[in-house]
Amino acid sequence: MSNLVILGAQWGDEGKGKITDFLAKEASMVVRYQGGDNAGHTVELGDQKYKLHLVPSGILYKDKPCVIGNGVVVNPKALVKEMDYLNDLGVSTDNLVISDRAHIIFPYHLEIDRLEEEARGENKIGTTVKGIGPCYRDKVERSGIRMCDYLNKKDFEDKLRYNIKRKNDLIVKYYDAEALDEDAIVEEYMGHMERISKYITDINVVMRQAVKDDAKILFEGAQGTLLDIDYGTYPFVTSSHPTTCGIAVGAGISPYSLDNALGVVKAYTTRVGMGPFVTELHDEMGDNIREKGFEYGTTTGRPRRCGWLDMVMLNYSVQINGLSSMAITKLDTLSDIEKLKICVAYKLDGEVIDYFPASLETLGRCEPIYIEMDGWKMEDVLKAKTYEELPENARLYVEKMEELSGVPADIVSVGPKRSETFIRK
Ligand code: 2SA
Ligand code: GDP
Ligand code: MG
Repeated sequence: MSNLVILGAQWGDEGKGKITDFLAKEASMVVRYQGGDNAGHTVELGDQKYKLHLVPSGILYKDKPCVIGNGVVVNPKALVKEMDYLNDLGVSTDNLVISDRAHIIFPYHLEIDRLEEEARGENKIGTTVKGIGPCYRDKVERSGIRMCDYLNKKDFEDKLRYNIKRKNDLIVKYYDAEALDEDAIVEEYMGHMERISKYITDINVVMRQAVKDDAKILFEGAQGTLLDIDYGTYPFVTSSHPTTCGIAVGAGISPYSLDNALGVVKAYTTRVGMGPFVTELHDEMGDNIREKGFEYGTTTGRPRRCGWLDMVMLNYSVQINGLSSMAITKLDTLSDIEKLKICVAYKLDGEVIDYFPASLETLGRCEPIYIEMDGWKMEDVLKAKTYEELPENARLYVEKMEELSGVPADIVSVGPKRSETFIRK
C-alpha cells in the first residue's frame, strides 16, 4: 500500500493542483482534508484551465472518488457554483463525496470575516474573506452546524435561525453594521443543501473500506505549511492544518495510514496576504518574477508577493511534514535571470541561525544570507523533453535544493501542463 499526501511546503500556490492532477492517475481516490473555498488550485489540460476551490483536483479523471473530508469547511453556495462550473465544462461531479462531519460556512461567517478585517485596519491578516476563520472558530467553540445536521431539516433550520440571530446581534451591536436577512438566508441555504445532500456520507466508512482494499489514497493539501494555524507565521495564517498533521483529524483516517509526504515547492517564494517574508523582493526583480510566473491569487486575483527561495523555511517545512520527496515547480519562471539567490541561513542580531523563529518580531529582524547560482535560458528549458535535457544550471539549481534539504526532488515542473512535468525516479 502507498498512501501519499501532496501539500504546500511554503505559503501556498506552489502548484499543488497541477501535481495532484498529475499523480491522481495512479491513485484510487483523492481526499481534501482542510481549508475551504479559500483554496485556488489550477489544473491546465490542453487549452482548458480549471480553477478548483473545494472540489479535489482528482475530479478531472472519470473514475476517482473525490472526498471532501471532515476537516474541510464547506460553503454550500460556493460548492454548487463550482459543480455547475465543472459540469458546464463537461466534467462530471458524480464522484464527489462530502463528509457528514464537515462544518458549513454560512453568509454570517463571510460578513464577520469582512468586518473583522476592516476593524483590524493596518494589522489585517489579508484573508480571502471566504468566512474560513469565523467558521473554524464556531467549530472549536461548539456552535457550528455540520453536514449531518441536514438529515433533520427542521432541526437544521432551527439551528441556522438561532445562529443567524446570534450573529446578527454581534454584527449590529459590536460592528455597527447591517443585520443579515434571516429568512432569505434560510431559504437560499435550504436550497443549496438540497442540491448537495446526495453527496453527504460518513467518510469514515469510505476510508475504512479504502484501507481494507489497499486503495492508494492521495491526500490533497490546500494553502501551505507556513499558513498552518500552529506552525505558520501566526497570526498571519489560515485557521486549519495544511501540514501532514491535518490528515489525521481531517480525513477519517489514522496517521499510521500515511506512507509518504510529497512537498510541492516553488523554485522561489511567494505569499499572498500580510505577514513576514524574509526573502521578499521589493524591487524590479520581484515584479519581474510576478509577471513571468503570473503570480496572482487564483481565488481573489490579488498580486502575490515574490522573493528568493528560502531554505531555512523549507527545511522547517521538511521537518514538520516529514517530507519524503519534493516536487519542484515553476523552474521555468526563473529562466533568463543571470544570477539567482538562495537563502541558506538567517542573520539575527549578528548571529547566524538556521531555525525558523516563532516570534514575528524576531523573524522581522532576520536578514537573509544568500548563496548565488548561475542562471539559464528559457529557450533551453522549452527544448527539454526530459529532466536530463534541461540546461545544466537549472539541474544544478534543483540538485542544490536537494543537497540543502536532504530530500530528493522526484518531480520537476517547467510549465502548467501535465506534459511539462518530469519524473526523476
Ligand atoms: P483565510 O482566507 O482566512 O484562509 O486567509 C488567511 C491567510 O491564508 C492565506 N491563504 C492563501 N494563501 C495562498 N493561496 C490561497 N489560495 C488562493 C490562491 C488565494 C487567493 O490559490 O491564490 O486567491 O488570494 C490562500 N487561501 C488562504 C491568506 O492570503 C491569508 O494570508
Ligand atoms: P496551488 O494552490 O498550489 O494549486 O497553486 P495555484 O494554482 O494557486 O498557483 C500555481 C499557478 O502556477 C497555477 O496557475 C498553475 O497553473 C501554475 N503552474 C504550476 N506549475 C507550474 C510550472 O511549473 N510552471 C509554470 N509556469 N506555471 C506553473
Ligand atoms: Mg492556490
